[in-house]
Amino acid sequence: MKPDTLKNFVKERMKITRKENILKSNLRKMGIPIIIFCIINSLFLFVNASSSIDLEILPIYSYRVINTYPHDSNAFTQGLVFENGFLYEGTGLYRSSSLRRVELETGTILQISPLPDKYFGEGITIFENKIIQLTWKSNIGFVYERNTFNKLNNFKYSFEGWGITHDGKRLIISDGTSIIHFLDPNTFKEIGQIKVFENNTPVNKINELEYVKGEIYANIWQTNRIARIDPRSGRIIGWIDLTGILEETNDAEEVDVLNGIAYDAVHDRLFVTGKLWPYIFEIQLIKN
Ligand SMILES: [Ca+2]
Repeated sequence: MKPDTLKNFVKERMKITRKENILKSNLRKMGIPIIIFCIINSLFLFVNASSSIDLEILPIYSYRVINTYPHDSNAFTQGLVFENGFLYEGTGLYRSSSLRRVELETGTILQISPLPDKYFGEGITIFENKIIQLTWKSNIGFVYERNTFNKLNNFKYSFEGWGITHDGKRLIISDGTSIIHFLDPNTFKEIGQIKVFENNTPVNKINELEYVKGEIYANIWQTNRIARIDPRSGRIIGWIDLTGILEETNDAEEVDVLNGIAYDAVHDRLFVTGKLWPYIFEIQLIKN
């Protein structure tokens, strides 16, 4: 190598080394801030991802009243079913509990079977021409022949009885917590259960139930809301807000809470009422 060439080579090499040193120095200075930036950025992404799960916004349905029918304002409604052209109703309170067949249009009680005074009647459902009625704290359910109301038998369960419906294969029962029990309709043995939750938070006070087109509709005790529940997971997939439905009638009577959902699968009609309410409403859901 010629001296000039060697000189240039050394010069260039020194330039490169100087640039490398400046770069290394800058990286050392920026190292800590970069690490902090990366951590904050990761945390932000994590929190953001978590929030999108926690804060899943569920659809809230409002309603349109299609028809208003009279309802016995002495009926402390605990169970409501529509089948074969009639409403069937289970009422509660000690010394006032009953099972009823009611004419929808007039509210006329066509048949009534009182429960013994010691039982507080709860939800009802009709499975293969048999009416099943729960009791609140007595751990006993009654089975009646649908047309005659003759008692066929009874069965025991280990939790409080609140609401009941069925999906054609299983009885579906709420107990006032967030748990829904599935029972074999013939043996009354428990064959499964789900926990009802909204965005990973359990939802308690699941009350009157109705199986509607593959979903469980559930009154939440002491609220104006009905939860639409996925029967496979227990996840709430939407809410129905019925706030104001009774007030629309301008009826100032003292009443108890919203409770009672019945579905007419033949004509796709949905009915709701409440404890001691003077009306039953046929409603159509409106997605907001
Ligand atoms: Ca019902």
